[in-house]
Parts: sequence; structure tokens; C-alpha cells
Amino acid sequence: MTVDGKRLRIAMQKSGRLSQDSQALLTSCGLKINLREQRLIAHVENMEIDLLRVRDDDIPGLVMDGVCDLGIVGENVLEELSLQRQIDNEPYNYQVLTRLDFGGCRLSIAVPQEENYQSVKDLEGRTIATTYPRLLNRYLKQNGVNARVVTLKGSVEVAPRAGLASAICDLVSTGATLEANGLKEVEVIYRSKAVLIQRRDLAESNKLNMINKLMPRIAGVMQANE
Ligand code: PRT
Ligand code: ZN
Repeated sequence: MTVDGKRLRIAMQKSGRLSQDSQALLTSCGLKINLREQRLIAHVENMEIDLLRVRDDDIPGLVMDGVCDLGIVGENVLEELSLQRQIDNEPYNYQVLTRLDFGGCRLSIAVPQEENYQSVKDLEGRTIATTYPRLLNRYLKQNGVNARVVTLKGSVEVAPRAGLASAICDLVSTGATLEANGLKEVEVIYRSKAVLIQRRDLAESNKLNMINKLMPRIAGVMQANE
């Protein structure tokens, strides 16, 4: 299989919070997907489309590097990689085709429940654990706060109890995880949803035609969900 084959390649999360909704959206758009396949690549039976099922963290890079044509990913992951690539002077080109109606969450700073937190200034000089160091650093910079950022890929919510940090910056949806870990949400630094992105340099007319056919269907599916 070649990278510049004529089948449209869509990167989506293999298993996680976005996979079911991503799959349901594509199915509602008329793509016949063999859901039993546990493989990296799922061929769509009735259209010239392949689904690449990967970790969500890999999706923005696959699109930015032009290896996949489209991707469905959370804005939090997309923005974090964009910031990283800007800092590292690497290309981070992509186009957001549409925001989707799932995957909603917020990236928030949380501190121990018993703390008398007043304002963002209370974060000065502290250590904050997060999986999103660049989004957090941007926020701290914008607010003129000096804090040490520690990157953890998982279990961020236990960092204060483990003595690794005195605050965290993590994704929140219901707030139950923070509550269960004796933490309270004090600042929302980013609001995220899933988005459909396209690689910038996509020029093949057959692929662009397919995308032009898909977009109104996606809009229709979202309208029906309202
Ligand atoms: O294996 P892979 O790397 O693909 O998956 P992952 O474990 O990295 O990601 P996954 O499946 O957990 O999340 C994928 C995407 O879903 C995220 O990047 C967000 O865009 C979106 N999303 C929406 C969330 C949440 N809501 C969410 N609540 N991602 C994570 N959480 C976690 C959060 O980190 C915390 O641990 O859920 C917990 C908080 O939830 P509440 O309801 O207790 O507040
Ligand atoms: Zn991930």
C-alpha cells in the first residue's frame, strides 16, 4: 500500500472516548464499516475510504505530516501538538473542516478541596502536573504566573496525593474524578470538542470530491442529533 494511494484515509481513535462517536458519525454518513475488525486499517466496503485506527495522540501528527487525509480528534490533543510543533519549529499544517458534537470536555486547573483558592496568582511558584504542558504553559504565561510544570502521561489526578505536585491541570467532564481525588476545579483554561481535520496540502480531486460529498452528510447528521 502506498501513502499516496487513491483511497481517502481517515485517522480515528481505535479505542477510547472518541471511538464510538467517531464510528457512529461515519456510519451515519453512509460508510459501511466492518466493526468486527480489530485491525489497524479498516476498509470501508462501499466507498474508496480506509480508516486508520490509532491512539488519539497520533492523529494530529498523521494529518499534519500528510500521512492521513482526514482525522477525528479532540481539540485539546490537536492544540497541544500544534503548540509543540510551533515551539520546535516543525510544520503543523492542517485545516479544521468542522467542529463535531461529541467529545466535549474542559482542561482545568484543580487544587486540593481544603485550599482557600482566590485567584490565578495563587498558583505562583507551585508545581502543577499535567498531560498538556504547552497549553498549560501558554495559560500561565498569559496570566503572568511563574509555576513549574511537570508532565505526566497518566494518573495526573493522583499527583497531589503522591506529593509530585500541589495542583493539576487535567481534562474534566463531570468533575467526578476530581471530587474522588479530593480536588476542586478552580480555572478552566481550554474548552474542547472533537473536530474533523484535513491535511493542508490535499490536492487529489477524487479525494476532494469525496470530502465534498461527506461534509453535507456530516452537517445533516449533527442537525438530526440536535
Ligand atoms: O488510548 P488513547 O491514547 O487513544 O486514549 P486516551 O486514553 O489518551 O484518551 P481518552 O479515550 O480518555 O480520551 C480521548 C479524548 O476524549 C480526549 O483527548 C478528549 O478530547 C475527550 N474527552 C472528553 C476526555 C474526557 N471527556 C474526559 N473526561 N478525555 C479524558 N477524560 C478523562 C480525564 O482525563 C479524567 O481522567 O476523564 C476523567 C475526568 O472525567 P470526569 O467525568 O470524572 O470529570
Ligand atoms: Zn491518548
